[in-house]
Amino acid sequence: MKIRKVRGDNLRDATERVKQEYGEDAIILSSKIFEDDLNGKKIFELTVGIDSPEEKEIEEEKSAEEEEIFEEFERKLRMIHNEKNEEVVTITPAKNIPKFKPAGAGEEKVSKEDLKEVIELLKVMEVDVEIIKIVMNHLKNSKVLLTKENLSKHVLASLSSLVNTTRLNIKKSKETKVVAVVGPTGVGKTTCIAKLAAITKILHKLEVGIVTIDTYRLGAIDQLKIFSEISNIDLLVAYELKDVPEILAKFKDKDLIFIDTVGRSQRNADELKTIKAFLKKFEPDEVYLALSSTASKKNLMDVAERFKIFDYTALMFTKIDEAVAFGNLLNVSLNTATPIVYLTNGQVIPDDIIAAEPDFIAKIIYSGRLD
Ligand SMILES: Nc1nc2c(ncn2[C@@H]2O[C@H](COP(=O)(O)OP(=O)(O)OP(=O)(O)O)[C@@H](O)[C@H]2O)c(=O)[nH]1
Ligand SMILES: [Mg+2]
Repeated sequence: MKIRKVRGDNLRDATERVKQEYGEDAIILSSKIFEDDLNGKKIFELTVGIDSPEEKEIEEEKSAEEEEIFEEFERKLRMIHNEKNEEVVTITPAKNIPKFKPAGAGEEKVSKEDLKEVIELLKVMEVDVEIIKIVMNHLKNSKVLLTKENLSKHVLASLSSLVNTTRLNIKKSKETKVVAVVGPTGVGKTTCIAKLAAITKILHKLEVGIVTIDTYRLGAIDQLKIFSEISNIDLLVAYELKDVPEILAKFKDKDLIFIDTVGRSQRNADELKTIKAFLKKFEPDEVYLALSSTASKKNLMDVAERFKIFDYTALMFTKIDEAVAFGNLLNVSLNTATPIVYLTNGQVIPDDIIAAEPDFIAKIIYSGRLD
């Protein structure tokens, strides 16, 4: 088998290229998302195994040749050792090393039906068919014998390897870090900012400020004002673009500034452009796109596509406590080649927020449950 790397702008694009270049039989072994050093663009890379007949022949020829070399080596060793009257050492060519660990007593090998059940389960959990294929390829290529007992562990490991997460890193007393949250209406942007602001101030003892540019929705400023008074976190309101330099000057000693934006429909291109103009002035280091875990994949992909103008750096999935399937966390993250940074699991500030972890996300996807 030959190993090749294929790159694309997203999972679908990379998978299509694999099909075009190496055909349907190419096996996807692993996937990776990284940033291009030159332009910072996200790149989706698939590692594929190709097992074409010609390559098999070449491989077999090569191994016959290798075997000859080993036999020759062994003969020489025997001669030397016989001369010294010592025990013969046998060199074992690598290909003879058993690939699979034998099943232990009482362990039963997985059947086709077991794998079909996994496929059905992942479909119910709304995992994309293309991603399910990758998981199946991981299982097929497992170096360990799959048994009924260890199957779930391997599915979870495969899902976990596909989940890309990131962290909010802040260097205290260095330059101010600006984090903006964008997203459609009512997904939980403001609540999430309140949670993050409270955690970073109380737990991490950082100097935190909140700016809202949501002067549109009735009560939006009051919502944050009440929180700001209770938590003693400074809040400023940007009514117009020309307010931004003054706000930044007032918050110049902060470690962290959160920018709350007005929720807009992804279809409202003009309103999105207005938010974009504000954000451009704030020059955020991070832009989190808040997405509701309860929305359909079609809807989430539409939002993700239309919010691309904000150059979001990570995804935040809100309301996981209300969702019944979590496949979309993986689908949207892989298809947009964007890591997940936080999940929110309720209305309580600051408790109901979780830093995204691949193992946890894999677990909720596969089990469909949070506990
Ligand atoms: N169940 C649940 N409710 C949440 C979660 N996050 C936010 N909410 C609730 O969702 C509602 C909307 O939250 P907001 O934070 O105001 O949402 P937003 O995105 O700022 O809304 P707009 O600014 O109007 O676009 C509120 O009732 C929140 O308490 C969550 O993780 N789980
Ligand atoms: Mg809001």
